[in-house]
Amino acid sequence: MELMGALFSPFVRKAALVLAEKGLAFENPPFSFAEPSEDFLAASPFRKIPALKDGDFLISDSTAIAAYLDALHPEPALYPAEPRARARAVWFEEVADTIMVPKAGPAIYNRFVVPRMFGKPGDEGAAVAAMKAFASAMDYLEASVPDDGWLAGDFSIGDIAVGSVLRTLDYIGESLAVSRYPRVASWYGRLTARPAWQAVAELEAAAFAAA
Ligand SMILES: N[C@@H](CCC(=O)N[C@@H](CS)C(=O)NCC(=O)O)C(=O)O
Repeated sequence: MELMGALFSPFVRKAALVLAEKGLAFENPPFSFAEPSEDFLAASPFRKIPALKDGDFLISDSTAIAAYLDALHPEPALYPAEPRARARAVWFEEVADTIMVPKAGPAIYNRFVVPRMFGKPGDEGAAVAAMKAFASAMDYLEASVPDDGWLAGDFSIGDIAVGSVLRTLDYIGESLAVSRYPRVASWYGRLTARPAWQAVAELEAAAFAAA
């Protein structure tokens, strides 16, 4: 399979982590919005990353990709079968995708995208305001993470999605404040120790060094 998009994106990393947790081999060639491949344009009509190519099947959106992979390779399940656990897993996936990313978005844009891709300083005031707003998501997580184990009981897409957003914040000098969020830090430690996380982290480090 081919995963299209840069791994520092929380959505691309989320899809990569799903592939890795399921033990599926994939390629992640260098990606450029400026020079998109034919496959990317066909897979992602709104030019958003990630996109996935599996033989003659093309699909974009991290949630659609995760749902596809979970149906294609049901083990290990990333969407629990038990109804309440499943709802909780999707809830945390949604918290990551629709609450955390939009809140942190202006900080990622101004501290990473603008300097790196447009070669000029971003709006630091907008970044600071965004991270202030992001604190409400962190406070919610600190109150929600279990003492042990995972967000929805069993390990799930919720853990992957939330953890992936936190990892992207390392790129903008906003690594997890362990003293302020000790419970989140402990859960994040369990997450980042997983072999699948480590494998994706290695790929990501190599891709970032080469970019
Ligand atoms: N809901 C989508 C969001 C994808 C998304 O917004 N990706 C960003 C990168 S983090 C993107 O492609 N931005 C480019 C653009 O909006 O033009 C998903 O889960 O994959």
